[in-house]
Amino acid sequence: MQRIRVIDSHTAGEPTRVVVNGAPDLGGGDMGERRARLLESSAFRQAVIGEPRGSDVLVGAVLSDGVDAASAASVVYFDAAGCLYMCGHGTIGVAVTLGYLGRIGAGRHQLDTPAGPVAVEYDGAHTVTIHNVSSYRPAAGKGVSVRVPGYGRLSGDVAWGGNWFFITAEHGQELELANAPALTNFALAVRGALQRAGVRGDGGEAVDHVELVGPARRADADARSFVLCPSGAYDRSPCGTGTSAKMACLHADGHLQPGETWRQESVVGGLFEGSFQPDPQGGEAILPRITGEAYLTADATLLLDDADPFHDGLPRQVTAG
Ligand code: PYC
Repeated sequence: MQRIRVIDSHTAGEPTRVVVNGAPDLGGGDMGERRARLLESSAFRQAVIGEPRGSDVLVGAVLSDGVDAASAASVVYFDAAGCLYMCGHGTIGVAVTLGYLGRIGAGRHQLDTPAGPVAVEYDGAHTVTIHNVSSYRPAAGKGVSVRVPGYGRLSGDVAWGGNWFFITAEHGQELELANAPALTNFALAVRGALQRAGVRGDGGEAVDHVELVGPARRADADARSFVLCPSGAYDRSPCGTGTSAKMACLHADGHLQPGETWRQESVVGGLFEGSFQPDPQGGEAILPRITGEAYLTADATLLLDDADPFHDGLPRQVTAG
């Protein structure tokens, strides 16, 4: 019997599963090498995140020692489709989990991620502010037009917030929870069209997140979003990397200034509060800050029984487009 200890939390409704013991050794290399090691461990990822122990909605996190001596830990995020570069809601969940484990206290800490180091300000309870990686819209990312079979032509922006996003307000969809299946199908179709059209992020990276934005429902929010994740599930949270990418676009278009607050609401009604400073490296890139809350939901041991015909969980069942 293989045992894997996990701590589950949710950040504005979006779950994070932090693997505390029983993960593959990711080695002592840089974060790209550690991510590559976790990508090779597909049976482990599927067993921890896939059904019947998990679902496409879950984001996992494997901790290891910091690459930088100043870091509290390094973290590689994964979902049913593979490994993410960064995860905003997941980082909020990791900080609260590290607090629960007594590995960090209230204050500012650094975490290494494959997208780069991020700082977290943790209040010692539930609230975390992430200082995310530099986020930007490449020159070729503005007003990318794509024809989506069954829906017609639309345009949006390709931007980086720690993952690659296609962000569009031209969707004609109601961003309501009751509409989640239709929104998912639409976003999958958009992602498929982007892939077929060869739309990619810098370095040829796949644009694997689709962010639909629209008017806020909450009085304290500036906008509402629906974000399709690589797994094919939608983010229950407002998506930390997606909020960062959106702020980068707003700034590039002159609609959001350094220090101004941007509150992004999710399709389930949770809220992240964002702001940014210009990236001193130059251009229109920004250094985002995202604040949200996470709550623990389980401290559990996953059991992988050698006799179980579905020892490694079920293969992924998604996704058309
Ligand atoms: O919060 O950045 C985020 C995120 C990415 C995928 C799911 N959540």
